[in-house]
Amino acid sequence: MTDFNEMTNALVSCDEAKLIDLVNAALAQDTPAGDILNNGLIAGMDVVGEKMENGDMFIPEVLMAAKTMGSCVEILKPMLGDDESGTGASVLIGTVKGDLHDIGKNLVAMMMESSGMEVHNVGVDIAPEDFITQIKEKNARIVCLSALLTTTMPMMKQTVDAIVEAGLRDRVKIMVGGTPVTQAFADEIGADGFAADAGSASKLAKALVN
Ligand code: B1M
Repeated sequence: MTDFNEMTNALVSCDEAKLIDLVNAALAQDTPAGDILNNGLIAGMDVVGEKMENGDMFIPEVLMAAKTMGSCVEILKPMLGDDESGTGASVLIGTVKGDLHDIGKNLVAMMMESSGMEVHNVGVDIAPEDFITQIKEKNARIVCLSALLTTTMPMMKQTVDAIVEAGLRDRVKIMVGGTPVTQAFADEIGADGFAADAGSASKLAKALVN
């Protein structure tokens, strides 16, 4: 039986070697990769977030936890794909200007890639004008915006507005996501969809292009 608490503890204490062993052991016991991701790793990052908020963990430790999680996501990556009905649609994904969080965005990118989409992951701290340039260059059909901070959510609206002003709104579907983002917010800023996690983001993208 997989002990997800043990994984969470290893992530919170940034014990990379132990966490990798636990992930490999869980896979050897046929624990689904998605369960390890959600119940072990993402649950661990939630604890890290709480500790950060309470002043029990500081930025350098949080960065170490993020790196530890990244190593384990690499192990799970080949096992996280679903069907390949994404039909090669060009997807542009980035974290909006002012925001440096990228773990969740990278998971969304990974999930979309493994479902057969052509994903262009343009990174973090992306200004509206840079999204515009990339939409044109990559001939994107879907644009995914990520934000993890309440203070960067307004930048999502500015990015949507910039896409409208650039005359590109009819060419792309816009999806938004990240912990503080909601369906109501997506509706308010004129996005086409909201996804709460990587799996549903991939499903929604397929629904929007098919
Ligand atoms: Co930051 N941080 N952080 N941080 N950090 C949060 C977000 C916070 C909630 C922690 C807390 O206080 N409890 C808080 C935000 C509070 C708020 O806005 N209300 C916070 C803060 C305050 C800050 C700083 C301001 C701290 C400071 O400097 N004083 C600072 C801001 C820097 C900046 O961005 N300008 C900061 C910095 C950092 C680090 C750099 C140290 C690091 C990021 C490292 C990295 O990403 N490479 C970091 C981390 C790791 C976190 C927490 C602990 C974990 C985030 C994470 O990776 N979760 C986070 C607390 C938390 O979220 N529990 C926190 C795991 C990840 C898989 O989940 O990103 O939610 P998530 O992604 C999910 C979904 O949201 C969704 O799918 C993903 C997969 O299922 N999703 C999308 C995400 N993007 C999507 C896009 C889509 C669709 C779905 O497109 C369609």
